[in-house]
Amino acid sequence: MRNADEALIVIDVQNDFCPGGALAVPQGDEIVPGINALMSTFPAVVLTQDWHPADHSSFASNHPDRHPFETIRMPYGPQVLWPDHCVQGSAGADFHPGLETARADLVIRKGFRPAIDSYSAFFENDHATPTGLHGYLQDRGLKRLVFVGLATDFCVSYSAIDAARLGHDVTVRLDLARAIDLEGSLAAAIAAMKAAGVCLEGLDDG
Ligand code: VGL
Ligand code: ZN
Repeated sequence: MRNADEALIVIDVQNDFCPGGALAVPQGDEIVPGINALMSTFPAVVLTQDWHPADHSSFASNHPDRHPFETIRMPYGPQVLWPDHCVQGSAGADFHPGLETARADLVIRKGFRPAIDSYSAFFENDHATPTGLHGYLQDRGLKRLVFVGLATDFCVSYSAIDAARLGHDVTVRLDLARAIDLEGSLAAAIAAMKAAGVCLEGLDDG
């Protein structure tokens, strides 16, 4: 068993990020059994859920002349445009059916404001608007955080880097995460996590 200040944070293990979903991450479903097994060893488990309104500004479909995977400028910085995904209340927004959600203490939803995306579990993409997760972890005295989930190069890395900046002790289990890998985004995310002091584990199945 782990120490009382350790939390497992499971990022966006939702149908739309798994094979067959609207923004499928290759092999995204492979990590589910390993995550379930890891959950039972942690004193605290948090799940995040990408949760967009249909008119969300990160959807290419809401920008007349744009296509999925193009990058546009938003008031808060660059934003990749995505296929419609994780629409509030849709089957694609549900957790993967194999994920043991009953074990979670907290489910935190993000990306619900139409005008701004939220990759990180801590802050929206303006890097300033909090989701409330930091306060929750502080109130429970949870400061050693292990991240797993989807996608390594977007929501997992943004969350891990924000957590490190907030002063948490942060590990990402790369064997229990999978990447979208858009134009070198995985290599960039790995470098950024290392630079932020994030501990990377499970690089080759370990
Ligand atoms: C994610 C792109 C758009 C993620 C969420 O969970 O990594 N990526 N929305
Ligand atoms: Zn999203």
